[in-house]
Amino acid sequence: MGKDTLEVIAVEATQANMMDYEEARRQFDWADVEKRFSWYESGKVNLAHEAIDRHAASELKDKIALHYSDPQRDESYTFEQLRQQSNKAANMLRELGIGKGDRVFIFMPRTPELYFTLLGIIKIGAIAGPLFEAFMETAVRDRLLDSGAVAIVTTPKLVGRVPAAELPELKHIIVYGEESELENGQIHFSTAMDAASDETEIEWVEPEDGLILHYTSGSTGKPKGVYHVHQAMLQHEYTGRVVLDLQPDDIYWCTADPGWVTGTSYGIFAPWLNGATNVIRGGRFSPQDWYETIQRYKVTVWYSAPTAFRMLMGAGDEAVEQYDLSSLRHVLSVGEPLNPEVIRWGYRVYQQRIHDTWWMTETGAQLICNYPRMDVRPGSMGRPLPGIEAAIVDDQGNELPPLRMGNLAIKTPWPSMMRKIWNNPAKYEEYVRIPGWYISGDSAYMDEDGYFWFQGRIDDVINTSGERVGPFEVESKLVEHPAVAEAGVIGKPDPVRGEVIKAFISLREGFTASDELKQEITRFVKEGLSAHAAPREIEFKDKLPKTRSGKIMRRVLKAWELELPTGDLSTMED
Ligand code: 6R9
Repeated sequence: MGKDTLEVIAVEATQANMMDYEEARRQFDWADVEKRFSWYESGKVNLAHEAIDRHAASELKDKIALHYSDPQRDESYTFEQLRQQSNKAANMLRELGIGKGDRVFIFMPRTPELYFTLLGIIKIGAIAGPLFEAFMETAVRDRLLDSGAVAIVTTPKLVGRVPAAELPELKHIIVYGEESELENGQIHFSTAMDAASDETEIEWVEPEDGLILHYTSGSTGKPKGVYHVHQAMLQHEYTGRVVLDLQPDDIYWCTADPGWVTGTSYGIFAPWLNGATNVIRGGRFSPQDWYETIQRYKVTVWYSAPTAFRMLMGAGDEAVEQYDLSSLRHVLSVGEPLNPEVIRWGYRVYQQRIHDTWWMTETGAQLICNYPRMDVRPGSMGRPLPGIEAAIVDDQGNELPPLRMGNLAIKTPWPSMMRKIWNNPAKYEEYVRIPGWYISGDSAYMDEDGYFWFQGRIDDVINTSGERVGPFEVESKLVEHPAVAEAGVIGKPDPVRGEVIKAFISLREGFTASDELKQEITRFVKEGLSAHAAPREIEFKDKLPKTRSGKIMRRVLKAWELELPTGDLSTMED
């Protein structure tokens, strides 16, 4: 550990952080969190009811729940208006015969309609499958096919990437856009919403019934459908309160898209379960646009990602000085390691400590955090929340002492833990192979004060701009290109994006390496899979390093790239 890792930015003693961390852990009980929900008394469970309808029936009825804007639109909705719009969406889906347990996908950019639809899906007890708008046909098909989705809500621009003919279970395509842009058999979103009543009967579910399916990447195989249940709301509410520190007057902005878990757990569930005003900004990222958003809405709590902070840092102090960001009182980060340098910069220019938080799609909510009751240690992910036990274990599950690196593991269960991987029990078992522990796939160590320090992924999963990309999915796409014989894909360290995707490719007979071919292959992945999965760099090789059983040795590729020793090559073919 260098000097950086020991530096502490002490927290001021405010009312909220007076309670000692250890004392908070001792007193904590999930049963107390449960009592904060109306279902504790009524026995009627539905996350959308707790997030929206409960507030619409309270003094928060006319409070702004959603400030939405993009370069074309500027709208605000109260809790009561969100209740009505999500009821309409629920009725629209019911009208089509969709009901409890059905998978309904959402494939559209951030607009208010995305949020109405997602809440509507949850209100009827169906399972929401949000897809990032950058996904191309192969990515969309794999996810809809695996989940057996019966319906998708999308836009005229994106509907072309939904290969309906290859999806036997997909019955309904609902399109949000101009009616004239629709094709035969498609349902016009706005017409159906207009016709639907704004009152509905909520489908009461069991706490263990399905809520949402987030597809995420592993190192092998197709993307995995991570399945979450309504019970997760306990942890969304709790972490919204103690980690986001949401207070009645806060204006909260989470910059993540709901295609990723941060955009649902913390872009939808946590803020609304806490009755907070939520800002959603559509359109593209630019430092000016983001600062303008903070200034305009007087954002107080801001949750973003290291890549974004690094890009903002790259835009310089001058960009900050042009705006009034004095409303900010709490800033948080997730998705990748948060560099101490970024924290120091943020402290200087925003006068805010950026609080790192650690969790995963599979964990459903935050687990290890720097939160307002604690001192921030720049470079550390923080400490486990009350109610959460974390440890570093070896491959046999033995707990390791402080400062030893190993598997970052969490004691099972916790309320927002995934309940299964859709269609793939074997994959799920890999996470819980050590009895009593969830094995995260991250390596880390713990310091003597119980702070956890991220070291890396144990598998080959790439984290580019905070988004998980499975090398296998990219390699599979690459080898579909007629020129590509074999491909190996790695994450290459990058100062802004954390990692960028680099592909090593051997060409088929008759093809010659050229810059044009590189561009052509990149375009092929961009158009077939998604822009964020396309390699930023391609290197042609005559042969790729492989094991005797034919597996491409990504670790050797990585060692080549970083000019490091290649390590044990005993399993490599001649
Ligand atoms: C919420 C989310 C999960 C993976 C995780 C880890 C990395 C997330 C981090 C972090 C270092 C942090 N990660 N938070 N690494 N410090 N604070 O990001 O979910 O997209 O599933 O990614 O991201 O490697 O295992 P997801």
